[in-house]
Amino acid sequence: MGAMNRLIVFSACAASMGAADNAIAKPEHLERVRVLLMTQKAMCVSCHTAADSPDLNPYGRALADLGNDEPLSERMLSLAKLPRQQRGQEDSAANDPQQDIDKDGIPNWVEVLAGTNPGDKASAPDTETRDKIESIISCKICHVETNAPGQTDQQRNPHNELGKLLAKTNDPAGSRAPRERSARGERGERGPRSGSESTPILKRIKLAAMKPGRSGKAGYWEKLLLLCAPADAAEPPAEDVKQLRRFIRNQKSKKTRDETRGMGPHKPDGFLKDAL
Ligand code: HEC
Ligand code: HEC
Ligand SMILES: [Ca+2]
Repeated sequence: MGAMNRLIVFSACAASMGAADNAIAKPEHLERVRVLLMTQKAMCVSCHTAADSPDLNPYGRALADLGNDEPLSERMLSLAKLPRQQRGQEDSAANDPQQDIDKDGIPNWVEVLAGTNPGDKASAPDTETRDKIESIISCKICHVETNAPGQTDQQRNPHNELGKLLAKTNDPAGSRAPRERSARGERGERGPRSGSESTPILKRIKLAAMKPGRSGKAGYWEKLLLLCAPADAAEPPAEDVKQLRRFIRNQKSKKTRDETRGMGPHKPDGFLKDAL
């Protein structure tokens, strides 16, 4: 394992490990962020039997079996769901076996982020890596807590700094609603959130959270790619940030690209286009 592989798995920032979230609501925000991260951290062998082969491993086959009239992003989403209780579904029966195709006990999405093979039972991340991924890539990306005591949904699910930012981020080119209302002489809700809830979460992330941080510090999205809590003060080591930026830069050019990494010929489709 070279330095690059280590980097892509996770950075050495301090992790605040929290209890599993079990609130019910807004599961899509987290699920979509997961899939976007997956596409940025995937290797061809996350889904294929070899980097230069169109043949699929069992995880890739499960995606293909969902039928390629559905965008790949939507199929990845359906194999990267939160456990049923967390999605607010009554059914407390065993979770969907599709979420762990190779049945090694580790969800597909965790394996793709860990750089292990979601289609091979013999390949799995160690417990520390798994715990770290599940605690960082959680509701805590945007919320301080999701099940706190309180009267309102907002009191029970307070936002952290990134959540607050996203809650007021609005697509300037999108949502017409407030303007239409004022054209009709109504005074629509003009709170900080008006318009933002109708802007897809990945679009809001693109608009507000994908900038690199200032003076060499990691930005929110860079922290997530390094599997660091984005709203924590703890910074990933500067060297890791530099390496990540170099890697992203290299992937953009045919000459320097590592052809075994990322999504190759699969262009972002479905909801992933929100992040373009
Ligand atoms: C990428 C950021 C992000 C993630 C991850 C996220 N949320 Fe949220 N959440 C928000 C934002 C922003 C709002 C405010 C409503 C909106 O703008 O969509 C919100 C609103 C909510 C609300 C309604 C209360 C309110 O303030 O409107 C609940 C409940 C909630 N989230 C629970 C969760 C749970 C549970 C998870 C994990 C399964 C989660 N959220 C993951 C960003 C996020
Ligand atoms: C997240 C899973 C996933 C990853 C990662 C992935 N592929 Fe695929 N790939 C598939 C699936 C699934 C198919 C079958 C077609 C379908 O169902 O959309 C496929 C098909 C292909 C095909 C056949 C032509 C086609 O588009 O149908 C080629 C070539 C290919 N992939 C190359 C790559 C390369 C090169 C990489 C890495 C740079 C890569 N893929 C990464 C899932 C993936
Ligand atoms: Ca697995």
